[in-house]
Amino acid sequence: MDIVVFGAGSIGSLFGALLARVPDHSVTLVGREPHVAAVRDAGLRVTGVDEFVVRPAVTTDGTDLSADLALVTVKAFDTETAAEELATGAFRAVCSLQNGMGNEETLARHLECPVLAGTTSYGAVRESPGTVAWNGRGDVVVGPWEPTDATGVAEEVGEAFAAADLSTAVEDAAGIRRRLWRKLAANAAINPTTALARVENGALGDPPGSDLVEPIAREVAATARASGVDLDADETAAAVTEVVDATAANESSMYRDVARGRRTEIDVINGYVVEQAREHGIDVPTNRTLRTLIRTWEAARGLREPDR
Ligand code: KPL
Repeated sequence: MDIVVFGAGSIGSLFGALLARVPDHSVTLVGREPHVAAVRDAGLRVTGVDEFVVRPAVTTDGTDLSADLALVTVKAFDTETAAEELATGAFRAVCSLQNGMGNEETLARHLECPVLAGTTSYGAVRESPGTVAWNGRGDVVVGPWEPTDATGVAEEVGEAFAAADLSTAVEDAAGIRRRLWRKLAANAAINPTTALARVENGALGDPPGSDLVEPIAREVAATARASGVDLDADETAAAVTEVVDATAANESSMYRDVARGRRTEIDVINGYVVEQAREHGIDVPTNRTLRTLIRTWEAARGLREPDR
């Protein structure tokens, strides 16, 4: 399969490298300097779970590309720009493999091809230009974003991932939405808490960190149900705890963003929960508080406009 991986951060670089190992796949990685130059010069090095170097095609220019699949792995606040660039090319399908919610709608607004949603628990950190540390095996789930859209394409993408030895499942539209909301609950509990407290994900496994899991899961599950996605609060809390345990030693992406003084994905995580809940008249005080704290930090660092 011809695959454009749009976004060469941690997950994009890991998936790009794993997919590029398959002789039948041709991978183009779209990223930024100095990572792109390092990959062009010496290849993309993976360390950790497995150690290898691959040489995918690599570019900083995301326009006029064509492939079977565009796998979108940029930060959520860059999705609009990515979608505009992808719209200048030609793809059979586009798949979001990003944190938070709302990315698929953004892609669908700009692109005519079927949109797939994906979620993954593979762990990676881009350590230095040209190198990504593969921290943990996990799984990846894909499915069509709309019920009418492209179940066949989702199956093909699932097969392409499985060929790269990625532990893959394919869901229908209802199934992938449930998965995305469960992952949203994990991100809503883990990401801002670890970023504010400067702790690894495992800190939410025991009190006092674990005290946040139940209220976050309850608020996210209530909001999901109001949005037409059948999610039970206890099952959601168990799913969050599973992610905490599986990634206990990891720094969350938001912790890394805050530690490096970068803008976070708070708006598409807790911010999304708050906005959806508001539309349905649900109170989500824990999500609102975490959102406000992270936004306060972003505004004070000049990373966002203060709210008017
Ligand atoms: O997706 C993640 C992130 O850090 O953004 C989790 C699941 C919390 C793993 O660290």
